[in-house]
Amino acid sequence: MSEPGLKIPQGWESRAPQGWEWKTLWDAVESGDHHYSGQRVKEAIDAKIDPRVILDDGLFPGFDLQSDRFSAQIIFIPEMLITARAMKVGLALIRPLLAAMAEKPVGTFVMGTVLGDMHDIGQSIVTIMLENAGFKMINLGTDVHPDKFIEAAKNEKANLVGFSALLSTTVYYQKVTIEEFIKAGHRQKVHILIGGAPTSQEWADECGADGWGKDAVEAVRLALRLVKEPREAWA
Ligand code: B12
Repeated sequence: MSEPGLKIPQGWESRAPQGWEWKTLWDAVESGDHHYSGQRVKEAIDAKIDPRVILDDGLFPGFDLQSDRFSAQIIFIPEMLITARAMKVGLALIRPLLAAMAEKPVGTFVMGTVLGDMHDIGQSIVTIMLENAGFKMINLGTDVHPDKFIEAAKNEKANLVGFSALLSTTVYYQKVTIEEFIKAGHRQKVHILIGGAPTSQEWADECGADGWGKDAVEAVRLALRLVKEPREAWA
């Protein structure tokens, strides 16, 4: 396999102030320099660049490059982890900005990565976008046991819950978690969304989920539609 290359976002110059450069942030995320990635994201925020542009044009390219290398087994877990850390420092800085841009709360959404799975970049991005769309987000993190999803949904009187899974071995827990909601008598109280690279609409149907989002944009579209459809009230 040939060495993956950096995918430079087309037209990024038109979305940044004159004279701006992203290369140092691409490199910082690629090399896992989380101090510098945080500094560059702060500078971008100060320069009033739209947080979604910071995400897509600034943070993604370096992450994407390392992801391709990881998939091609050119780099391994330690390198991928430090890149993920540099990415997450940036995500943490833009998250409150996007949340503040939201107009009014439209519903409560409990999000997490299923049992056995440590991947959280994708679900963090979905969380940020849903927050921006006006949802109150409760993010349970990774490796979430079905009981924890149920407890959080109940405590928060959630309208929606979302299960992320990135491994072909853990997608199974999306189905298990839905079954646990059924056993607990809460399935009709929430809309359930699933996502993650190995998932599909077919798998969502098989699991009994209410929807599948291939990316964060689709997740927002689905959540905004489903939240308007009534469910049984929480006690
Ligand atoms: C980063 C990464 C890691 C990091 C995770 C760090 C972190 N904090 O997340 C580390 C290094 C820890 C890691 C570990 C492992 N990984 Co890994 N990892 C990746 C990698 C490179 C990127 C994943 C990612 O973040 N993608 C970017 C995000 C934005 O995309 P996404 O998650 O798909 O999310 C989008 C959509 O799917 C959707 N979405 C996501 N969640 C949800 C939820 C809902 C409700 C909705 C609606 C939508 C939605 O919206 C998101 C935004 O658009 C992928 C390969 C790749 N190129 O994708 C491998 C990959 C997922 N990993 C893989 C493997 C095998 C592993 C390990 C088993 C390796 C090992 N030998 O130990 C371990 C497993 C650890 C564990 N128990 O979880 C395989 C999985 C193969 C498979 N199909 O099972 C992959 C595909 C690499 C490969 N080609 O081999 N990994």
